Amino acid sequence: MYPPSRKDFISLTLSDPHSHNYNNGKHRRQSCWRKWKQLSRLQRSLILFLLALLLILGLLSYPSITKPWRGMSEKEAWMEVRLKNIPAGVVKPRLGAGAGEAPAPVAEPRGPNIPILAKPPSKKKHFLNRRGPPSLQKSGNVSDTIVEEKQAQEVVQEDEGEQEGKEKKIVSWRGAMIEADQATEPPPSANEKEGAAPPAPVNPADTVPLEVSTGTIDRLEAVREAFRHAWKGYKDYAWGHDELKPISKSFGEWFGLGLTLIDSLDTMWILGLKEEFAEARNWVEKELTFDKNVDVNLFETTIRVLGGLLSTYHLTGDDLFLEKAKDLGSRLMPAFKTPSKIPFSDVNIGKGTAHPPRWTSDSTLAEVTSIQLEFRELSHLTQDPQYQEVVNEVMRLVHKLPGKHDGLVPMFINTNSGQFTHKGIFTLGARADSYYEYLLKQWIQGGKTEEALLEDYLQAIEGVKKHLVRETGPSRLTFVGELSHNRFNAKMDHLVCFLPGTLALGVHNGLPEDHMELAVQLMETCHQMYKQMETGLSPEIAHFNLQAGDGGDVVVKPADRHNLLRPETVESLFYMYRFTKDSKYRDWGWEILQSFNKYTKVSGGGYTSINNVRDPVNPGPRDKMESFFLGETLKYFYLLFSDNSELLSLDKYVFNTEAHPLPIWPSPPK
Ligand code: DMJ
Repeated sequence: MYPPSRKDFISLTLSDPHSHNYNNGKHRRQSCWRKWKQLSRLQRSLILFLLALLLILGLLSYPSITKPWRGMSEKEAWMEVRLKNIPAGVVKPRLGAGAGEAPAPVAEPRGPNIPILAKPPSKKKHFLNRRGPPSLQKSGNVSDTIVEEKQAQEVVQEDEGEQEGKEKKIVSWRGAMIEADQATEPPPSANEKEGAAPPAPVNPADTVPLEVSTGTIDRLEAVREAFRHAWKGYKDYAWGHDELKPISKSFGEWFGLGLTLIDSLDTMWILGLKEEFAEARNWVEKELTFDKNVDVNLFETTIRVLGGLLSTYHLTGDDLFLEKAKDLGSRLMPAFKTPSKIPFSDVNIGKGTAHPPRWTSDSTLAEVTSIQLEFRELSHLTQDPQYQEVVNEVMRLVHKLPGKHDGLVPMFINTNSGQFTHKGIFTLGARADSYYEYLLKQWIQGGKTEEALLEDYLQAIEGVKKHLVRETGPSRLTFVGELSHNRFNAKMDHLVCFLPGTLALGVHNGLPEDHMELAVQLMETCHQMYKQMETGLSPEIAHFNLQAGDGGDVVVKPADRHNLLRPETVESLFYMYRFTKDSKYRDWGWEILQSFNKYTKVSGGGYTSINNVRDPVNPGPRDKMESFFLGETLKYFYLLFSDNSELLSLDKYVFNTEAHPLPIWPSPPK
């Protein structure tokens, strides 16, 4: 028999499986802990990281484990992106977003029709974007909060829908929603919701047949599709109001005149969108009234509303539009009752009163000299000379006014003295642009008989060449800069891109050939203003590099990086193609349309202006679709891609500065 020993006891104890496990495990844990403590901090971190990684990989390999987690994430963070519904690479969640912050999307090449993702704007932004008198500064019938709540509800509803096997919408970052174009049934229109009568039949003869030519048909159809998408947003969320706010799915008022609807009438007619046109006509007939106590801007109302009504009258022959145009024209007349006969900027069309802006008695030069085509046409149609008399008088006054610089005009004119003010600044951009455009176009409208207009136009183009045209250092791009008290500023507004088209139109009407050379060069520059941006869309203002070397030609300042869906470059591409038949102009236009679709198209309908053309990941939607996107930009795209040169022949029609075609008057017999 062996005396018990410590060792034996231990051996015995070891024979008990439970004791063995416990004691040995404890021993091992203690020694593991010692070893762990002996490791360096780096070694410990590495081991922990590897363990965490293994755990995550293990979890992810079990769909039954990840599914409920994914569902919860969709509801709580609104960040799930269903990649299977999006062409490869449209949106990916970005790794490494901060706590509590939904990941921002990472953009990769997208298909042409994929709507952008967007963050609903804040209330403050809405307010800042509003224009017009406070009484009209409504921003839709739903507050931002309600909009956001609605979006949240839609997300939740969609999530429930998915559980029932119905995949409709794609929920994206920060609560915004995107959806596959083909995925949803359109919601009922405003008319349908209110149980309105079906659209009235279109009265007049169908003068613009649908285009069926080969080759360009896809592009034409793409423009129609873009229009339908823009119109859908307007119809669903802004019907009868001035502008669509496509992100918040609401509307903004400027004058309260249905601006977008009226600006779009002739575009719909030209694109052959008969149903849409008929619905809009119905609204004009039943709802549009100018008998309202509202201050409107004379220029904007003339070019968009009066111009839109007159051109629609000409295209359709429907008297409704002429009657409305007459009513509006007579209500705008008080603007001309000033000491100088230079009109005030604002008119109250209900009260019959007019006034300048609150801070000055000046009017903007382009505004008082770019209403002539419309007022002259109104006189022509009504045989009432009062309209053309007041606007012709403005042109006579400006024609003989001292203070021009080789035909270039200052940006302001005083309504009391009739003199130029703020002299010394000369630009082809904002506040002066359409003065030059309307010199030529009035001359064309009037059958090329009014010599003073031609004289002023030719002199101005010489002034432009002498003082404002320069070339960039790196690639010798020709651009039109500005003159500020004899100092040249290499800055060009996108607005100036109307100029190549206007120059080409002049040459088509017999003006000097060298205007066409300048037009070709400027057209290239306007194209580069799009092409050199990461989104393929032009900034509002470009600065040009005059230094030779390897630097870029186009410089964009942070405050100028926005794009408002403006038409000028597309407008000029249309003229250049019509007159040269060089297909590169169509290709450039096609690239621009694709960029609009890629970065400004909004789910549910509409296109939005954006904040930053240099950031394709987050172009920063501004939540506004300007009426000129439908009135001008899409119309010029359509005309650019159309093979039918007789569609609004430039020998029969002259386009106002808002792209509304008005007839060229027959020349008087010589
Ligand atoms: C339009 O209202 C007109 O084209 C106007 O002449 C300039 N601004 C916008 C478009 O950019």
